[in-house]
Amino acid sequence: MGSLRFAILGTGFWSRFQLAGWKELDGVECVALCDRTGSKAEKLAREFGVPAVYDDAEELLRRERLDFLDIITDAHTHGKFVRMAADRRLPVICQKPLAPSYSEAEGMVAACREAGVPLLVHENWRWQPQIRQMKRVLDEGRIGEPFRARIDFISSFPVFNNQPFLRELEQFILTDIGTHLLDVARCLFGEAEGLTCLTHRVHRDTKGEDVATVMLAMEGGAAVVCNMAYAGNALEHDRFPETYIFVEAESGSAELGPDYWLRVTTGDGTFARRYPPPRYAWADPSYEVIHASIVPCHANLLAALRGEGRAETTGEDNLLTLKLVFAAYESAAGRRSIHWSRSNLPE
Ligand code: 89Y
Repeated sequence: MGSLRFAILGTGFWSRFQLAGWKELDGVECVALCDRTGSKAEKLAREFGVPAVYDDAEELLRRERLDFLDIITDAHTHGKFVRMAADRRLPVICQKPLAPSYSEAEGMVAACREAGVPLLVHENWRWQPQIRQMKRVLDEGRIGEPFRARIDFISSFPVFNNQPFLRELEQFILTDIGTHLLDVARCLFGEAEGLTCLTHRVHRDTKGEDVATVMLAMEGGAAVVCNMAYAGNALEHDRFPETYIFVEAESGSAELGPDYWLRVTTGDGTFARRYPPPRYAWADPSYEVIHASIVPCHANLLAALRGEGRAETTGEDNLLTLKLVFAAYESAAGRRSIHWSRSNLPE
């Protein structure tokens, strides 16, 4: 199989990092960029040597010979573009959050399933090296069966400077960061059978919630609490965009703390080691660990598209993460816990 040819729709803040991430891999080639503001696409194309530029996705899809499409636009346009790809039997990768509602995401997954094309989700958080190492510790049973965990992303980073549209979202932190943390919770601890959520808003100039607390009841009986905040308050260990994790298990504990330190404690004592991300010249130092995680995320999705492996974050799989995100909003709005079984997931 030769190099896979793809096009990117959307050339906003994240696209330059995703494009740079693709360039780290062999066997894949970006042949076109598209943005409704054509000049933005042209600028990025010049910088990265991409041969074709469009301001109309239909025209791009008519003219270019592609093996897949990478959608990096705002969430409310994902459905339209995913369906365009499905209509042309074109495999597609879509940014998180997959859609602004669960039913829209479900429709997109169904459209691709019916067309027989893969729909993969660019969900990179679980590919951070220190989180992968935490997963290894848990999967190897080094601390026994977890019964409680905390996953924290609590930051005062001025996130609206680079992504001003986040201020306008009626549903903010659970869709922006909750998608990541709840996906990490599933990746580390399996599926949930219920949850309770409380939300809060500290910023007066954002539409959506900037603080959320989600307690997941996992199928195995463990409790996993995901704390997320962009409240803008002063914090001692504020190291955007690091995620801190603490796991209590039957024969030990594990803690992912500041500066990528993972500490594993058993009856033999504490074993500590740092798992920093690889450095890439193209990464924005303020976002280093997330930008670095784009590369293994892409490698996993590319292997699946080339028929050489299994993608972790398929559309089908991501529906299970989105169930949690939207059940969390429902729980917070109704001030109640929500429980389900596999055959009776919440709507
Ligand atoms: O949009 C978000 C993401 O996916 O990673 C961090 C971010 O840029 C701001 O919360």
